Formats: sequence, structure tokens, C-alpha cells
Amino acid sequence: MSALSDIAWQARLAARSLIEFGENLLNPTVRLGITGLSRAGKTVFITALVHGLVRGGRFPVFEPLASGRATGARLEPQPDDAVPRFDYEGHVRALVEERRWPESTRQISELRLVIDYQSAGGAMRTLTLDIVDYPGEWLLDLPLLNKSYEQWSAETLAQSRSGLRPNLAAAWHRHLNAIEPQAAADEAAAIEAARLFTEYLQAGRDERFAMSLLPPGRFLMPGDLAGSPALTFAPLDLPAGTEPAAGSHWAMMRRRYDAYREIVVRPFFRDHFARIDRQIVLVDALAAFNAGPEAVRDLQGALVSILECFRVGRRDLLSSLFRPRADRLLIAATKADHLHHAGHDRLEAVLSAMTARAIEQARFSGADIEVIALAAVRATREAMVRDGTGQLPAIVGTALPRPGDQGESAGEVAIFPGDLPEDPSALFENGDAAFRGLSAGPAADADFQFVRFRPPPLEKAADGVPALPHIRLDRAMQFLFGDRMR
Ligand SMILES: Nc1nc2c(ncn2[C@@H]2O[C@H](COP(=O)(O)OP(=O)(O)OP(=O)(O)O)[C@@H](O)[C@H]2O)c(=O)[nH]1
Ligand SMILES: [Mg+2]
Repeated sequence: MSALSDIAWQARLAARSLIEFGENLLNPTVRLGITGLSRAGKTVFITALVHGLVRGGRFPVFEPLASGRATGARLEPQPDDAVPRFDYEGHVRALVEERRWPESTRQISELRLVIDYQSAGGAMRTLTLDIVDYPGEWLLDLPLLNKSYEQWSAETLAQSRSGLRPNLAAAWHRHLNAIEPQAAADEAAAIEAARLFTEYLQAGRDERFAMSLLPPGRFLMPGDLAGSPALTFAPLDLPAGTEPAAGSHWAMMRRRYDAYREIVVRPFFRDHFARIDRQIVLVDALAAFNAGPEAVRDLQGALVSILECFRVGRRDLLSSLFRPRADRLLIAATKADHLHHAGHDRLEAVLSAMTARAIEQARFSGADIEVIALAAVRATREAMVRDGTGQLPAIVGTALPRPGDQGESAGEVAIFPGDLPEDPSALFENGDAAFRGLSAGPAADADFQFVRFRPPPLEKAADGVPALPHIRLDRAMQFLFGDRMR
């Protein structure tokens, strides 16, 4: 290419990016990240959000809809060809038509929604919302990028030997004791170790423990990597101050751990995380409260790690790898419909307290952060129920059979959700005593802790449009992208 045409070509490129830039000012695109640990409510949140925008919901706090400036929304083909599409139609069918919760998802997925609106100046514009759903567990992997296999092994082992975890890790620990790290690499032993280690992680996630886990995130959320060598490793009990011998089991485990970081962790942060404009982190805090103080401390630790991801990129080593660009971050306690409305503010207060220090640090890096309690789909209604001495506030919904129960739905039940403590620190310190009030009211037995409700029927709105009931979903929408629709 001659110098002249080279200049012309560069000029064309520059002109094009200017046009794209201008286009983005007029018709903004927002890449919205939805994340949360497993079962936090990501799929339900996205489904309810899109359904509400496409089919019309009641969102008085979402200004563009409330004022009538938003005139319609539709799905369009997504920008990234290599990412699975979010199965919106399947999830709506489950939630709205069949009144059952959508299946659990284990993958990153994406959906593009285009909203037509009238700008403050009266011109017609569109907001393109690229919604990206990814497992929060993947964010917990960030620290691995700065950690050797030996460090990770030592920390993971120490953790598995504390608190309630040794019981859950017993089978894996037995297997570990029989392994000599400097002996020849043994594939069968590696497969067995990875299996037992994964089982330990899974047991911690069980709702009785509700632990928020340690990395590696893909052991529970393998995506398309299930069974590959990059996922076939586990910690070893290693002597300090020595190096692995060539061809040893230790050397193989270390190589696979390094492969996991290169093939899985780094590309995720570079290709997905670093491109997010606005982020919501969904948190099932009530499940942790119900499981007890260890689960609460554990969740707090996981939240700190997750929020850390939004802070890096200024001074530390990782900045050469990626720079998070999210400028707004919403931390949302989900399933608030399990509480009486009087409890919603306390739920927000507790979550704020749990994340206070991490939020302080993330703010420092320039992101705007809010904490709210919401229910993307409200499955209960409130009622006053008479007992011997007076009236008690209750929530009423159609109960689902508990996992493992063979029977049909238990029908309508009223539960007395009790109060969250006014002082959130009680949740960490007094442990069980603080929780008892939350999960069991006067008439409840302990089993009600784990009551799950069936999704509600559509409600007929005043204007005749049937909509899914929710709690504060509109506040989340306003914070996440309402400001981009001026
Ligand atoms: N009552 C109530 N329950 C909810 C709500 N959102 C989620 N749930 C419950 O939480 C479960 C998990 O919700 P999902 O949206 O599938 O959670 P997820 O984060 O996508 O979970 P994975 O895909 O397994 O990681 C559902 O099956 C419901 O039982 C809500 O707004 N209200
Ligand atoms: Mg999901």
C-alpha cells in the first residue's frame, strides 16, 4: 500500500469510528451484565425484565415507560456469534404459561433487546440493550490469575479443614492422603481427585449449607469444558520449599491449573467481563440467612471477591489484562417476596452492611453503586392472619413440593416471615439466635425455612395488559439504563 492510500485508509477508518461514536450518542447501546451465584435468580430476572418491556408491565419508577416516552421494545439478533442465545421464549413459556420456574442454566448467554423511545428533545431514538447472563462463580476466579498452583492448593486445603467443611470434604481428604505428589503422574488418580473435589464443592452449595464457593468456578459451572484436562485437577497437600519433579503428579496438576487460567479465566475477563457497561449482581441473601452464620460469612466473602473485579485495573498487575468499564453497579437482594414489605428495607440494610467495605473501594474507582431488595417475579401476596392473641402479618402463596418430596404441591400456605434484625451485625455474631426469628414465626415449624412458591398468574392491569407482578424491578431498570434514554 502506498503511503498516500495508507493515509486515506486510516482516514476512512477514523471517519467510520467517528460515525459509530456519533451513532452511539444518538442511539445508545448498553451492554448489561447480569450475574449472581448459582440459583440467585438471574434467569428469572432477565425473563421478567424482557417480558415487562416487550409485553408491557407496570413500572411506575422506570421513567421512560411511566412518562410514555418508551413506545415499544423488540428482540433482535445478538451481536456475538460465538455466545449462546438466552432462551427467552422457553423461559417465558415456563414462567408465564406453565407457571413453573425455568430450568437452571450453566452457561454464558446473550440477548439483544431494542427499545424505541422519544428523547427529551422529541426525536425518536432507540436504545439497544445487550443483556449478558453469566455465572457469578466465574468472577471468583479472578484471584487465581495472581496465584500459583501451590498457593491455591494451600489456601483451598486450609479452608476445607475449617468450620463445617471437613465433614463435606471427608471423602476427598481420604483420597488426598493416599496421593504422593512426587510420584509419577497418574491420570486415573487425577480424575478421581477432581471428581471428589467437585463433590465437596457441590455439597457446600446444597441449600442446607448454602456456602458461596471457592474457585475454580468452572468446577460447578463447566459450560462446554466438562471433562477436559483443564478441569481435571485438584489441590494437593504439598511440602513447602520444594519443587515438583519432572513427570510427577504434582507437575501435571500444576500444568493443568495453569491451563485453566490461560484457557478459561483470562479469556472470560478479556472477552466478556471487560466489555460490560452496566452490571447487576443478584444475591440470594435470604437463603444464606436461613442456612446460618457460616453461610452468611461465606456469602460476604464471595461478594467481596465479586466486587473486587470491578475495582481492578488501576494500579495492579491485572490492568494489562483487562480494565473493567462498568460505570454503574447494582447489588440486588432477590426473592424479597419471601418477606413482608416491612422487611424489604432491612434486607437492603443487611446487604449494604455485608458489602460496605467492598463498595467503598469500588466507589473509589469511579463506579456508581446502589443496593436494593427486589423480586423480579412476585410469587406471594401479603395478608393479616389471626392467631390466638391478635393479627400477624403473613405472606401467602402456592407452595411447591420441597426437593426430594414426591408429592404434589402443598397448596396455598401462609408463612410468618418474622423480622430481620435491625442491627445487621447480629447476623454474623449471634448466629442461630438471630436467624430463628427470620425463618419461623410463631406458627411455623422449622421446615418452612425452605418453602418455595409457585410463580404467580399474570395480573390484569388497569389498562387491560396482563403483567407479571414484581417488587422494585422498575427501580432496578431505572438505575441500570433509564439514564441512557434521555
Ligand atoms: N419467589 C421468588 N422466587 C424466585 C425469584 N427469582 C428466582 N426465584 C427462585 O429461585 C430459583 C432460581 O432462579 P433462577 O432465575 O433460575 O436462578 P439462576 O441464577 O438463573 O440459577 P442458575 O441458572 O442455576 O445459576 C427459581 O427456580 C425460583 O425458585 C423471585 O423473584 N421470586
Ligand atoms: Mg440461570
